[in-house]
Order: sequence, then C-alpha cells, then structure tokens
Amino acid sequence: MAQDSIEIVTAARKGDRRALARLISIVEEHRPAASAVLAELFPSTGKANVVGLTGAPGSGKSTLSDVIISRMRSRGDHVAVIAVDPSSPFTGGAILGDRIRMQDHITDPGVYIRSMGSRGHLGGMSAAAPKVVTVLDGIGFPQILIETVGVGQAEVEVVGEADTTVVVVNPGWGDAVQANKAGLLEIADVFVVNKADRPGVRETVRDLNQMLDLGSAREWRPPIIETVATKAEGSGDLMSALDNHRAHLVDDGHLETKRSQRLEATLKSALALAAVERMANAQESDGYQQTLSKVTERRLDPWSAAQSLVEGLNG
Ligand SMILES: Nc1nc2c(ncn2[C@@H]2O[C@H](COP(=O)(O)OP(=O)(O)O)[C@@H](O)[C@H]2O)c(=O)[nH]1
Ligand SMILES: [Mg+2]
Repeated sequence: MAQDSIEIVTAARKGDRRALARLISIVEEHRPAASAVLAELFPSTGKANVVGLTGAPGSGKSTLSDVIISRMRSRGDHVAVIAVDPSSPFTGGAILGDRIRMQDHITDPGVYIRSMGSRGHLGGMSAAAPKVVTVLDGIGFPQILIETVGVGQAEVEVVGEADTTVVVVNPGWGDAVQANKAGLLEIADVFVVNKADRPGVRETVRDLNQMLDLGSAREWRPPIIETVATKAEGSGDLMSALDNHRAHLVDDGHLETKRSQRLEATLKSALALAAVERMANAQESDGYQQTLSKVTERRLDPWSAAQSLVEGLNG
C-alpha cells in the first residue's frame, strides 16, 4: 500500500496528471493511503506561492483566474488551480464566454485545474483544502490559485490557506458593504473592483477606502485594483499588487509567521478530527454495548460512561 502510493507520488512529480488526480482523491477522501502520501510530500512543501480569490458568485473570479494563469504562464511558471466555487466554469457546469480561453489552459500541460466539491469530505472542505494544497505544493507547483465563493465560513476558511488573498467586488451600490458584512474586508490583501467597464467604479473604490480607513491600522493596506477581466484590462496592475504583497510578506518575515500560524491551525484541526475518529471507534469497542446497557438501566450515568470508554481506548 505504502509502496504503491510512493510510486504514484513519483509519477505525479514527473508530470503524470492522472497520478496527481489520484493523489488528490486519496487525500481528499481520507483513504488509507492518505497518511503515506502526505508524509512523503510534506517535507517538500512550503515553496509554492498560494493565491486565493474570493468574492460573490458572478463577480468574475474565474475570469480573473484565467487572466492570472495566462500571466503566470508567460513568466514560465506552472500553475495549479483549486476551484471551490460551485458556479465555476472549471467544474464544467456553466458554459461561459471565456470558455475558449479556458480550454487553452485545460490542454496546457503547465496548468492543472481541479474542482473541489463543497460536500463529502470528512471534516468538511476546510479540512480537505490544506491536504490538497500540500499535494500540489509537494509535487512542485510554484503557483497555486484557490478560487472560492466568499459567502460561507467554510469557503472563507479555505482561502485562509492562501499567502495572498484577493477579494473581488463589482461596481455598484452596496457591493463593498456586502463584502464587509461577509467578513471579507479583514481577509483581503488585495481588492479587485472587477467589471470596471460598468458604472459605479469610483463609488465602490471610495466605499472600500472608507471602510479601510475605519478599520484598525494595518502594516499592509490592501491596494484597490480596477480590472475588466474579460479584456484582461488591469492585469498588469493586479500582478504588481500580487508581487508587492508577496515581497512584503517575504521581506519582513511575515510569510514565515503566517505559515507557522497556519500549520498550527492545521495541526489543531487535524487533532480534533483524529479525536473524533477515535471516539467514533469507541462506539465499536466491545465494552460499548455493555456500557450502554448500564446507562439505559440507569446504573451508570452517561458522563462517567463516556469517561470510562475513553480511558478504555488508551492502550
Ligand atoms: N462586463 C464584464 N463582465 C465580466 C467581467 N469579468 C467577468 N465578466 C463576466 O461575468 C460573468 C461571471 O464571471 P465568472 O468569472 O464566471 O465569475 P465567478 O462566478 O466569480 O467565477 C461571466 O459572464 C463573465 O464573462 C468584466 O470585467 N466585465
Ligand atoms: Mg467561478
């Protein structure tokens, strides 16, 4: 088993995309081979630049991802994309105007796109995301993009895996306010006002600036970039903003701190999950039925019963 999974890792490192897809499924679905895969890959992680994009459905995240992919590819970098957005064209659901360009990327061996369902993972998507990032980083992708809808807490947490978080809003009354309410203001490293070909750009930029002024002082003030993703307008500014944020993180040692904190958070949630799994095993132990009978017969209280079952596991 372990040997098999190491062979899959080796194949994936050589560029075998089917092997990579298998690795991701293994860790996502928490299959028995997951431990060996993660143990093998983890030591080579910490090299990728991870960029998260979040914002309301339809704000243009996928179109922007497409633009960013093109820019990164023209620099020669390989790019992996994790699309958590259920409305994403990457999922093959919606067929959008940018389909043709997207197909270019799909056939580009330097781009790997993987969609992640928001259900069906043990511990939820936020537990699966760090593992998927570990696989992509460990395989050697220098650039990882995570696209997610900025609505639910879980989705926002997934973006927490990113070194740089881009929050996408659109021009129009109240969009910036909505983003603020969804908790996106605090997590933004870069704001993008996409669809800048539409009216209301100035107002939206002003709203964002006002909200940033009202917030607590930060070492990094998120720049506000205007883009028309469908025409790749503003893509140069966006790439500069991403580079500047990256440089800020690296220069002042923030990247190390951020990553250490993220690893601690991952350890804590992995620990909680491991505990839950272990406790679930307790329900299958020999003593469980006996203990349950004692509880239903009111000979033993449920709290002491739980305690003794947990103690029974140690050994
Ligand atoms: N007018 C205009 N439309 C855009 C722009 N960017 C994206 N769109 C369109 O907005 C729609 C949603 O874009 P998509 O990237 O799928 O949004 P997502 O749901 O956030 O990923 C698509 O029809 C895009 O073609 C833009 O800058 N201007
Ligand atoms: Mg999308």
